[in-house]
Amino acid sequence: MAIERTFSILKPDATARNLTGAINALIEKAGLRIVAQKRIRMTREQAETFYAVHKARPFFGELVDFMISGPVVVQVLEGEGAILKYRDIMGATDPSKAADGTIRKLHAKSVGENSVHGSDAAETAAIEIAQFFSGNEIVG
Ligand code: RTP
Ligand code: MG
Repeated sequence: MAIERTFSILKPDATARNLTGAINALIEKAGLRIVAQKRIRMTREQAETFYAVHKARPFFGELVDFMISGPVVVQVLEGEGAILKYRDIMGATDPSKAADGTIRKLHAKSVGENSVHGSDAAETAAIEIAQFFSGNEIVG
């Protein structure tokens, strides 16, 4: 399988509970390498752009408000099959449906406040990474 990069966000519910290290340990244990990382406060404009695909959904406003409610940690993860591998260890969007041992099963509070984001395909990964990182901030 090819070496891929995926984009990850540790969401405000995770940073509020000081879970950056606990989640990073799960990421690294799965064989993914954190090749870029920064803690930021997203602007409303950044969050709206990032989640533009969900603009028509009833939860869009709530989602944007949540994503700017506190600090987030944005990351680039690298490894074999990184995109699917990270989706696997994140678990289902709704933590009550997430498999045992996944990040969301262990840490998420609800379907909205679900601790992590991970890209869903190679095309979206490239777009999401480029929204938050310049090439020289990613060190593989
Ligand atoms: P993500 O994009 O954050 O990795 O999560 P996902 O693919 O598992 O979920 P997606 O369907 O893309 O939804 C994006 C985020 O929107 C929030 N959401 N809230 N209240 C709701 O019913 C609802 N549904 C989705 C979640 O924060 C979800 O991660
Ligand atoms: Mg998604």
